[in-house]
Amino acid sequence: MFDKSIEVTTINILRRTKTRIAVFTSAAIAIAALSLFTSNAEDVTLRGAGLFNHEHAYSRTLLKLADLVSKQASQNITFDLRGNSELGVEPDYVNFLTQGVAIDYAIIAPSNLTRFVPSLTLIGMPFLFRDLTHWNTVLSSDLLKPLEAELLAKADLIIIGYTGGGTRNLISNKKITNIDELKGHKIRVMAAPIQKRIFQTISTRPSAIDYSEIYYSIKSGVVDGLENESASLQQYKFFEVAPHITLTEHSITVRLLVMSGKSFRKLPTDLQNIIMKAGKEAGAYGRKLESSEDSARLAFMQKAGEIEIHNFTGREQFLELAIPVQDAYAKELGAEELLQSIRAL
Ligand code: X1X
Repeated sequence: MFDKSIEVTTINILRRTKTRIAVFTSAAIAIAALSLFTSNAEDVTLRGAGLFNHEHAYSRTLLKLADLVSKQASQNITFDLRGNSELGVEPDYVNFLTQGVAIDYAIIAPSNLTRFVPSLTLIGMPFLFRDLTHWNTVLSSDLLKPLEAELLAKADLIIIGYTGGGTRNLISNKKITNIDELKGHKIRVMAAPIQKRIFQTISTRPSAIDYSEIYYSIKSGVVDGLENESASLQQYKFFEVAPHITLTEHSITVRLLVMSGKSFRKLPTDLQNIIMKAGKEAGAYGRKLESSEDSARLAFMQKAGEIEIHNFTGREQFLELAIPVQDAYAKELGAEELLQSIRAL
């Protein structure tokens, strides 16, 4: 069902070649040369980066973006997407994008943006969304607009869309079914402080480790596991070192489709408008895609004998413990109103 063999490719979407081949007169040749020159001058190459192969929902979202933009643009556009962590991991993408070097667009987790707009990490907090409907309503609303403006001002990053939709569970090297079994459990979490704080409420020992280091950190016993969504578990084969999946369902992911402001401003206005519109559409496409595939992926890995799935009896208790931590964090950031508005939707 899911082909793991698809490797990274460079996508070249070159449409509407404007070159005219003229053979009859030198004037025609001159015109043809001018036409070619004009066409080249207008050509645009945008480089993207991602953690995954082209079968993963994030990559398919970025491919969708490429497709939508290239269908509408009057320029020839090359979308050069480097997947499989070829250009590093998400914190690296943030550095590249803010500086306007190496890449022009990427999908990143809000947890990577703490140092610019701490309030953005609220939308990646465990137990923020009641369900997929709530999550979709928030992402389709205008509630996050002020944070978008803040991110542009502080990091020169433009959010062109929202994707995600994976449900995060615990992935561990031992069977876990209840809160008591989590006491002292060494878990890798994303780098935002709120992630650590929430996992501390259930007496785990969370540590922020680079995504690329997780597999070997589990293998060598530095941590006992991580929390992640099924598409990423499947691609990075974390189950080889941590085959136990505990259905905590503590998070529905929000991922930002981001473009470097420095790259964006170099583009003509018509193309900028096309990208903004396509970003929204590609984001919505990705949300539908990942959320609809999530449980099928778990079932696939279970059937293949790669994972063992365990129910979690402590979800309600975990949620109750998480809420006051969310409240305190929002207060600390001066983002109580935003949190209340998200909850009220
Ligand atoms: O936990 C992480 O750091 C990563 O988990 C998944 O692979 C993705 O959601 C990715 O965006 C990142 O958050």
